[in-house]
Amino acid sequence: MDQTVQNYIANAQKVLIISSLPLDADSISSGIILKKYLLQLGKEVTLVCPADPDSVTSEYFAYVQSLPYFDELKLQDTIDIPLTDFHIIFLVDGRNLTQFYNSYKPQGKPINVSEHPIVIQIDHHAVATEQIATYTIQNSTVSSTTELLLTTVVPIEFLDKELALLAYAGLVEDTGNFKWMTSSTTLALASKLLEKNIDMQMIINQQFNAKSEQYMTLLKWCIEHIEYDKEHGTVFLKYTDVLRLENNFTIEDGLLIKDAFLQEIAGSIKDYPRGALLVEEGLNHTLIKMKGNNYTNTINIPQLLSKLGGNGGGHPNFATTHITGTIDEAKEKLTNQIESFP
Ligand SMILES: [Mn+2]
Repeated sequence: MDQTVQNYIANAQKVLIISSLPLDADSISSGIILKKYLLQLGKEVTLVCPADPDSVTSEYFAYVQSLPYFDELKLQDTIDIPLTDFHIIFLVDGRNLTQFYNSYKPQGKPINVSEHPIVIQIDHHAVATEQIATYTIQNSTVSSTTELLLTTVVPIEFLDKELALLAYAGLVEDTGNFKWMTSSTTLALASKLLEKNIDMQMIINQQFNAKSEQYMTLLKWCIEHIEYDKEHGTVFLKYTDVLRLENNFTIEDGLLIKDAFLQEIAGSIKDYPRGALLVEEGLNHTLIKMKGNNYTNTINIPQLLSKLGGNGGGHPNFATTHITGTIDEAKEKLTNQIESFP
């Protein structure tokens, strides 16, 4: 357990916890578990996540809403929160400041955490290049922030059955059901959670086996539109405004296409260790979401994307960046950079 954080907690009464963007089971689980733990210690705790429900598919949002204690988390932007009202601010499951305010909206404004004397960051992403906290618990080798929290701040014994289920959801999400970033410590933790007789099949079903017909339709569309680049060991999917209009794709369809490509295609095809989704964002901007195979991909994805102007954030086999340039320029830059790796 981390004694420094325990001391900070002992001397504080009002605590703010911010769960990171993107909205996912790990950021929700780590925020809620920390909140419940601090409430039990008699603290006054506010927990927010600056996400919009429309940043994820409606199916995924219905799933996270069904997780235990979800109503303990307020979905609201952080800009209007008077930070000085709190003795401690916790930032969980995020590396950059953009993960702690609604940076998805062009009018989103960063919070000024640098004015606060005690900001504690708990995170398992790549080591941050910008300092946003006064004290950091960081470990990129653990599966999830849930695991990090339960080995440094919150004792596992504290978890009731509902919190154990929530923690399990966090582990399953960030490891793809123990397919990657899974160590003996992760499985030992999972084992302790299962001892609480949680309904783990509910989590598995919601995460992996409850796809909609529309998802399957769009997966078919993805498969028909991927470009196989054998020379660079990469499959690409371009999502342009023209294709979006031609097919009458809605925002929800766009999210489903992103999920289908990243979950079923990128990193899942023999001889193609990587997959990149390229999304046209206005005239001269492109969003890149890239995933690698944990066994065959030898290129560190955040490092690769940082050469195109990314911030180096993410996990070794998963990262996102926004770059200047058209979708075709983005693809060319990406293939050039892939060539520069040994
Ligand atoms: Mn995480």
